[in-house]
Amino acid sequence: MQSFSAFFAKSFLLLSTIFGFLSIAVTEEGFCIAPSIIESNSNAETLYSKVTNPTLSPTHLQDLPGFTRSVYKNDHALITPESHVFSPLPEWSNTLGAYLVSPAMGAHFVMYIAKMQESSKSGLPPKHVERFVFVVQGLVTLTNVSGICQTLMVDSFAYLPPNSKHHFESYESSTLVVFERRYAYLEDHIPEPIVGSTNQQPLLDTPGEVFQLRKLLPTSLPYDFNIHIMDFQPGEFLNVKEVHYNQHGLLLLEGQGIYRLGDSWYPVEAGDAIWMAPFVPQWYAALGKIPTRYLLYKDVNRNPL
Ligand code: UGY
Ligand code: MN
Repeated sequence: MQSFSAFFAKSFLLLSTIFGFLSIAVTEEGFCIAPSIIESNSNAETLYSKVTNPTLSPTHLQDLPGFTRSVYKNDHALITPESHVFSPLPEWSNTLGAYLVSPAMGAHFVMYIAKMQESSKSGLPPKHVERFVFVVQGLVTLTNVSGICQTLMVDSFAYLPPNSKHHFESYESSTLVVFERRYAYLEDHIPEPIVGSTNQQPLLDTPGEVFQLRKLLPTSLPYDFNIHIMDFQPGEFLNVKEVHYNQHGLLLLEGQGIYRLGDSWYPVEAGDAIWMAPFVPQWYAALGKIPTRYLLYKDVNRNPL
């Protein structure tokens, strides 16, 4: 007689084969029944692993108590992993959060890392606040107001317009980077919820620049910000020494290089977060042996007046 575990393994294999042929990602009942196309990333195990397993202290600095590369100035901040402070996220269950950017700095948005533990669930943002979530590690499910459920793995993202009921759940440990901002309403324009995956976003033209650019949200007027994914080969750098009215929140997902912010030049690596106030001079050069990838919040489509 076969053991229970053998029976379970065979049933699981059979179910996986059946569901492998289904291309749908969601069900009306609210159960995720099949891997969605946004899950189709084979190196999800190692992708962005430096973000959740950072080098807290380079070997030659390990004996220096109190050393951090973090910097906080009035027009920019660099927040490196050894300074992250996590505390329970209000409204969320079994989740620890570290706010890296907030209005207390002068930003009009928040950016935080949410570490969801086993059996955790998100809360809702405040009224009129929109939310963008990018999965850095693990696997989460997103359920919307109609009970439709989608699975998001590393490199997948979701945008939830203001006041849209939803929740994220995680059955294992997962790490998200979350952006929220009070939505800037525009007459006759209504943003829609969006779910996608970075590798399914087209590469866009970047006249005069060498880096590769993907935008995760539509560029149309209903959206008052966008999230850029920027890729640099080692040795590539921003051609424009940028100074602009937009604000940025940045998370370095892979690679290392030098970030210039105002008059300061910072060595940076995967796991580092940056806040850039409007008009702070900014420039980046990728160094080392592996390409750089960073994720960047940028407010767009609204009159700054
Ligand atoms: O679009 C941007 O403003 C972007 N190139 N800025 C940056 O990478 N610091
Ligand atoms: Mn910029």
